[in-house]
Amino acid sequence: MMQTKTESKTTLPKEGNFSEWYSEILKRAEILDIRYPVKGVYVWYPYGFRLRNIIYTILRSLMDKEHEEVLFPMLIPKDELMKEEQHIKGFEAEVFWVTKGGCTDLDIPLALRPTSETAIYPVFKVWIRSHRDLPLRIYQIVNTFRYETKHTRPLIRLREITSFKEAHTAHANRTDAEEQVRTAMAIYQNFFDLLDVPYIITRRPAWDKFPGADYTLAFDTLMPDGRTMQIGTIHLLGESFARTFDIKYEDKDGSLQYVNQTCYGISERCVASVISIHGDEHGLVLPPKVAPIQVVIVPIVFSSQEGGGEVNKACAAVYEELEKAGIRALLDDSEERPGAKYYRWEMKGVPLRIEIGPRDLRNNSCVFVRRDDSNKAQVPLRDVTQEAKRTLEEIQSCIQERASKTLFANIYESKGNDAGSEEEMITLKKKVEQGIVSLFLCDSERCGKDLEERLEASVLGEPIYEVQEKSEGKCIICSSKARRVYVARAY
Ligand code: 5CA
Repeated sequence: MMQTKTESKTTLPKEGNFSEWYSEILKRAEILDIRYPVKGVYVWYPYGFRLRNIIYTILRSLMDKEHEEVLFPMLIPKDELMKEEQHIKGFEAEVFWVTKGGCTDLDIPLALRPTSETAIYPVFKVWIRSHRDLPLRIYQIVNTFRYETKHTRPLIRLREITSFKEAHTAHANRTDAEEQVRTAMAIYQNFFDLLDVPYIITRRPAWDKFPGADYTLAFDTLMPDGRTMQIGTIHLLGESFARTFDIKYEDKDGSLQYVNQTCYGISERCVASVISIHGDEHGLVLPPKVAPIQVVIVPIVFSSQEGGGEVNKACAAVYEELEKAGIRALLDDSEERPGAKYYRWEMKGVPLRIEIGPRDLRNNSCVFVRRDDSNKAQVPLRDVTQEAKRTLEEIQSCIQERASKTLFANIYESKGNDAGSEEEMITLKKKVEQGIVSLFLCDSERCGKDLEERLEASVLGEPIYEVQEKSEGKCIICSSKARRVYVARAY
């Protein structure tokens, strides 16, 4: 395990200090090294990469039930990228270009994929012939490149997204494509639940949908600074790309039909949300399901101390038993003092620490210390595996409950009675600084933009689930008929 040279024992306040906390944690917990000399591009440390891999193994296993994994090229010829008018309008300003091979100008410039519709769909055209080829459901986990001009941030706003999971599906008709949107939503819900990351799902307003899509559904979570972060999106593409790339199939009656498509994506923002939402002033707090080390065992002995050999033996036995039971364990029998070990494994978010000292051993027991609430418990050695399993499950659900409570406690529902009054605007402005506000807004872009300007926040869209209050009212701007939408300051 690497050691950060600058390691210090001070705690890191998180409240009111999130941005600084986040950068420090990435460094001290050895998630990401931000010293790479290209803006918006970073290096995964081994520990961070293990965390990333466990999270993506979960995502893969959920995707593999219904999709097949593929790998498409990173380079996209300019003429293909430019084909879909809406799509390119949305991405033009974000594309990195390869224009030379050695010293020679390329005939056709090549784009580094910002996303892969225009790489994949020309191939869909040759793969899809008949209704028997449908549905076609593929995904890949790749790096993509976006020339982001807003403030870049590790794992959150990247110019090289290293872990872009993108799925692309083709169906015989719109009903099937819409069914796929629901399936994708269920997969993403399942995924974020396993990460203990709470979310709201909204249908993005028409002016903020994915370029080229009919509509976009988005998962947003609430970050500790009161801003929301979009952590996943699902797009119903309809026939627009099929028409552009001429993707047709022969129907049962022999007629040629355009396919109906969807695509949906998740990036390493999922890792950022786990780190940001659960962490505290001592470092990461990892849900057991994603923790690279679920249990660390620390012998409480000093080399000169009597009984040290026995303690070390007992610790090794516990380690072996836990490993055999499928728990990711680590025995820290290094020369360091216990206090330094506690500090390191707390920083790295290990959910459970087991301490064994000479006195514990005389009682045939050990001490469990939970990372999430610091609670200690004496556990008989013979019950160690069973108790560790139970405790890890409990930690997983406690972390979930706490995170979910925080999110839902920070949604403010405007009653909509005094729509548009100055007083109401002042309240909303205050509330939107802490979290999400829910209010009535009509579909017009003008009202949406007006509201965004007045609240200095973004319209996330109409919630898909869990609308507690009545869902129809008067638009806060123009008083015409309106639906409930969520508004927040967004990353
Ligand atoms: N082709 C579609 C679906 S795969 C697509 O590109 N959708 S997207 O643009 O909405 O991106 C999918 C997800 O990637 C977003 O919801 C967001 O969570 C994440 N994402 C987008 N841009 C960045 C970025 N610059 N850095 C990190 N994550 C990003």
